[in-house]
Amino acid sequence: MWRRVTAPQLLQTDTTDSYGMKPILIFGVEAIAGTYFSSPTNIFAPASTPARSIFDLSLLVLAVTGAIFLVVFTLLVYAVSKFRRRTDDAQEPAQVYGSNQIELAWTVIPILIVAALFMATARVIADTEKVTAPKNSIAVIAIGHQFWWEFRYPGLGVAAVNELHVPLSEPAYATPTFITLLSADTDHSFWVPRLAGKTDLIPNHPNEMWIDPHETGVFLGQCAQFCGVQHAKMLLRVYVQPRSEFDRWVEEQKQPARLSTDPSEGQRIFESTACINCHNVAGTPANGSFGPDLTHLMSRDTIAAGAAANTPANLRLWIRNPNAIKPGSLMPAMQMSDHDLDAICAYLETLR
Ligand code: HEC
Ligand SMILES: [Cu+2]
Repeated sequence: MWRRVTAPQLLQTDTTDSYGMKPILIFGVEAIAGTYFSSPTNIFAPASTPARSIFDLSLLVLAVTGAIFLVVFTLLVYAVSKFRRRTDDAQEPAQVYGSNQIELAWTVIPILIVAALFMATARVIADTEKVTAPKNSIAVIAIGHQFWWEFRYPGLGVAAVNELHVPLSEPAYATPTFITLLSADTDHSFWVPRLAGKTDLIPNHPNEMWIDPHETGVFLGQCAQFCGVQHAKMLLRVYVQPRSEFDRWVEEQKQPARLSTDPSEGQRIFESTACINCHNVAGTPANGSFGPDLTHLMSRDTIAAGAAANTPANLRLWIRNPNAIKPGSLMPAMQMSDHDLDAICAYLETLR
């Protein structure tokens, strides 16, 4: 239905066609963007279909508004220089009162332009939203917490924290990831600019989105909705892996924590402290769910939703005083002695 209304050639935004026939301008912009702004959150370097659709649409909007700017600015400069005040100006210039043609033109043309941009936008929204999950897609439930992310894979029986792992989706054999967005507390927003637009995580209102990354690598993002003091450090990391690597990761996450039969001192301290009311370590008495699951803590590159690299020093600092890394974090400083802290850290470092 949308297809019929967008007649002008200019509005060729169909995201599937645009791979084949792309105006020179777009190639140029993409090349420049790719070379000069290779930031991991670059909105001009889409690596997944929804992000690509938004990118193509934004180029169309930029082209149309850029053309309007050029026309208006040129006319303005012309009028300002041609009709500037001259010292030898004795009489008034000719006075023109009202012109139906001009009034009509500058009412109707902008309406047409806005209508066309509206149609193009509506088409991208419809094309992105109407997609239903194919059989070989990966289902993920993303739950926003103040200020970290929980990812559950109901079909695979695993879960992840802050670092979402998804398989590469090859054009020949698409394996997109469909994400259901939920929230445990307040509004959050899932935004990984190179993969898709923003979608909010709203309590009691499940939202859906999908990505089909065409490139492997780590894609960065961030909670894009102000959800509390540490919203700015609620970062997102999406690991796009070749299928075999992704499957290996799933197998590793399925394993329970590798624990020795004789619990270490650190494990005993951990299990006799309030830590276990908030954290889960599969196969141990620790089964809290207020904070991130720590069963495979060491398999993550970062801690505290990307706020710090997962190094022994940062881990120790985090447990001694979470506010030193993330002021306003909802994990309390537990006031532990240096001895207990070292023991707990040694234990946590065995959770692979
Ligand atoms: C009141 C609940 C609570 C208690 C008690 C608590 N934590 Fe946490 N913990 C959290 C929350 C919430 C986070 C996530 C903070 C964030 O990223 O904003 C967290 C994060 C962590 C992380 C980082 C995990 C990751 O992958 O990002 C570690 C490690 C951790 N806690 C260890 C501990 C240890 C050890 C103790 C006991 C000494 C403890 N926690 C006690 C709530 C708690
Ligand atoms: Cu948030």
